[in-house]
Amino acid sequence: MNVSTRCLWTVLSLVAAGCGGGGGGGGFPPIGIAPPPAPAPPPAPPPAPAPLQVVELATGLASPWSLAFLPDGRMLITQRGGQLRLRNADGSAVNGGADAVCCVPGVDADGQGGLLDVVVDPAYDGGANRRIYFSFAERDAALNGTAVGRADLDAANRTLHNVQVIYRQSPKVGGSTGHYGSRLAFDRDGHLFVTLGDRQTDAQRAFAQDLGRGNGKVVRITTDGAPAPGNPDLGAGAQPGIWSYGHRNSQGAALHPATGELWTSEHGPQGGDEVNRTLAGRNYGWPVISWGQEYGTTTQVGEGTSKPGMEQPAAYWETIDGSAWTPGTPKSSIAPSGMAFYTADRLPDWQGNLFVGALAGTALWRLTLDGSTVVARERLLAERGERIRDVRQGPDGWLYLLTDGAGGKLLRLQR
Ligand SMILES: [Ca+2]
Repeated sequence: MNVSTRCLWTVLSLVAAGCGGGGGGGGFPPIGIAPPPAPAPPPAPPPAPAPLQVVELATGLASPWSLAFLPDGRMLITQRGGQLRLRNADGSAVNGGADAVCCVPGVDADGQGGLLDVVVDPAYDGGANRRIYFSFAERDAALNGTAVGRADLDAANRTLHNVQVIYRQSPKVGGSTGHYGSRLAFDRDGHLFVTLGDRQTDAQRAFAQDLGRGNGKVVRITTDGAPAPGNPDLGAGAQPGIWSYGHRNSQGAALHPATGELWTSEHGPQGGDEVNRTLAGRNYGWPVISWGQEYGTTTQVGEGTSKPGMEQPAAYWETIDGSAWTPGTPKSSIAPSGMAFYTADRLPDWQGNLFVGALAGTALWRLTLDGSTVVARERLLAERGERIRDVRQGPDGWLYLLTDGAGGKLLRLQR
């Protein structure tokens, strides 16, 4: 049976077999069968992403340090001097400008200290659960240290109730107003990671390796401040609650969205700033190993850049702009601050990226990961020349930034 005959049989059988047009000369024309559609045009290339916009939602904030969103989009902003502010989702002050939240405990606002991080309980609903947590520098006579407070937020009346200090870095130390660490991040079990700095002085920094002291640690605690279940066993003499150690001054913390693991950013010495995948029981090396130099010199800190039993950072910066370092010259620091993984769909090409603010580096760093490996990085917003103190993903899917200093700003990064 040739093609035309088969077509005839097909048509007569009222089976729309689609063989019209292919019968060649002398065949029966197809009856009741639409011609084949014209081939679809090639797909248009995807439109170029719209340019980034930086929207200034608020200015004139006094050394803002941290930003936390309530489920309705309003946000809490800490100011290092000790003030907690409640802002509308558009950044404007609530209540016609009287946005201060009452009854924050006294803080040691000196040097790098003061009211620092704030986070909202993962189960916060504004009703039965109105808990927030904050970190601050706490003074006790001549000594000071990082502390974590908990309170119930009465947002309507801008007041904290049931304020309690649930955790204190121990021991407090004298002669330092620096390196409090103090970022807070909830894990997926509802426990709280707290970063604790090494307290900066030459006399204190070696204690980052001393498991009997709170210097240079990450701890993981319950919301009552007790050591969280499942923490690593670090042996007799280790302070309860320690998750990891050998940190200098970690001022950024966020959970990896796929693995749930804690990632932290860490102020290294000159040219030794780090991002760390911060795993249970691990030693992150400070001050025994570092990629940095002693300030104002070309002298390597510690024993070198690596040592068995000590972790390498997932990323590190030897120069302020991420360019290659020339051996024999001074390195420089970006001074990393708050950080956030981006998981929303507003900026689809940035999904899964890790954003790290830079203070001295006056930029927002975008790190691209392949699993748990940092494979690329990009320096954003450098043209603005602003010290970035914190970065968070908003409930609306955009990125929100705080800039540092007396005239601090709340920025929204959008397209
Ligand atoms: Ca390290």
